[in-house]
Amino acid sequence: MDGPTVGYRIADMHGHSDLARKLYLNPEVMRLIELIYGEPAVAFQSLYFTYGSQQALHRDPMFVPTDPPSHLLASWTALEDTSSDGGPLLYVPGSHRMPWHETSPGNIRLGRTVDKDARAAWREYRKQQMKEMGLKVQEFVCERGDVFIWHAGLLHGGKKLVDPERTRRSFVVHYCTARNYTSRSTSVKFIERDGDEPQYIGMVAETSDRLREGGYEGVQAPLYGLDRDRALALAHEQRRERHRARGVLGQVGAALKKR
Ligand SMILES: O=C(O)CCC(=O)C(=O)O
Repeated sequence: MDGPTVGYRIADMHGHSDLARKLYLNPEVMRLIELIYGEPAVAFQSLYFTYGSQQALHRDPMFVPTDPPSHLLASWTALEDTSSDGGPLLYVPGSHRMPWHETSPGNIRLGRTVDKDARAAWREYRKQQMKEMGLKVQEFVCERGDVFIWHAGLLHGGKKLVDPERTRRSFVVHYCTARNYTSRSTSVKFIERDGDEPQYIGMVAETSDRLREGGYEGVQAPLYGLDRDRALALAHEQRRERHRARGVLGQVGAALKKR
């Protein structure tokens, strides 16, 4: 990769590194998470950042699904000292009290499929709410080893980097109440070249396997144990399966039309 890319992170490193697994199930942090919930918790996703994310202010359930959304907690651990010009974590105290914003009826997600009008509506809502509630953005400037724990509703993001080469290593873990989280899936997209035309082929991996450490539990990385060749073979298998399913649905549709 040539230099840092906005939003660049490595997902689920806990499935591929012992150190990351230890951070994922850090007993001191897990103890606090369970104290906050007042019941057993499960870690289900980790994100490693080499550079500040520079991500716009958001609430995690807009991108990370849990059911219910309010049962999501996150921890953010500094892996090096941070500074105001090194793209620190930003947060908005009190923003967890903002009502949820629906991007469509009953839906608070702002994933890739949401159009630009819905994104603009969210930005406008965020601005209005912050104004009405008198909320101010703050920087979390801290030392290596410091941990920030946030509630599902807390607005947070990453400040713009002044020096794009400057690292700001950090490790984020998402948690849910154990009784409300059973399995996790993730999708991967491969690019295959067919002449000059890139062909995209997607693969979804799901797991309910658990990792255990010091009496605490976390969901295994969905891609654990899959090397590139196996994952690509699965992507092709899933594509064939989608084609078969479309064919069957097409036949059923045609038969229904004839009736
Ligand atoms: O570390 C950052 O800059 C922001 C991280 C973040 O927004 C997240 O993990 O949801």
